[in-house]
Amino acid sequence: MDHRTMVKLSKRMSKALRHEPYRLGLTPDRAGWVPVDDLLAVLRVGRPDLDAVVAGNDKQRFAVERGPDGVDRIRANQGHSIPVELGLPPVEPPARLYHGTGAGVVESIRTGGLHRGGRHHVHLSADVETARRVGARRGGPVVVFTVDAAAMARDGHVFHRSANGVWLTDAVPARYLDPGR
Ligand code: HQG
Repeated sequence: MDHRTMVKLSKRMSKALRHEPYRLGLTPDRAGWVPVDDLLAVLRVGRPDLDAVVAGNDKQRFAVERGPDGVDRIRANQGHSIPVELGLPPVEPPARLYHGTGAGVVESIRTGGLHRGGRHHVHLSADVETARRVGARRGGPVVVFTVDAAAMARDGHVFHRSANGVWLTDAVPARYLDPGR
């Protein structure tokens, strides 16, 4: 499979597992797992292609494991809009985390803080470069906010880290954000 085909399949898998499993006839369990064979059937792809995407994915977006019933299952590591209990333990965050976004929403974020929007959590990056890449997804100028995660944790905000290293929290009130750059 060439790179473009892998990216396309990765996007279809993300959409199916994070946003519209029910529309496709998939029934994720509470933790977001679906049998690999079910996903293969609805996406009409073979297991080798799915395995290649899971293994070669730049962000390790998916996890595959053998379930307690002996059936292989898959889920997205983060990014869901469907209700899901990822079962991630609370983790002490690094002192600073970063959020990259489009310049057009900067004023709104400066006043309102970071909201989770359609997803389960606000997604934060461990380093500036990653945050910049996240912000650049939609094209246009990017602004990166620094989040005072240490102060948030001190004040009782809970953080989780997804299996692929994305930091998750419910919301970031504006007082924990720098002006962005
Ligand atoms: C913005 C990708 C106005 C926020 C990435 C973001 C990430 C506000 C957008 C993951 C706001 C939500 C998530 C406010 C937040 N006013 N806009 N008060 N608060 N926003 O896509 O963080 O590649 O749901 O800045 O790498 O961009 O798909 O979140 O622009 O890890 O695996 O609302 O998705 O991962 O957009 O990205 P998104 P995100 P994957």
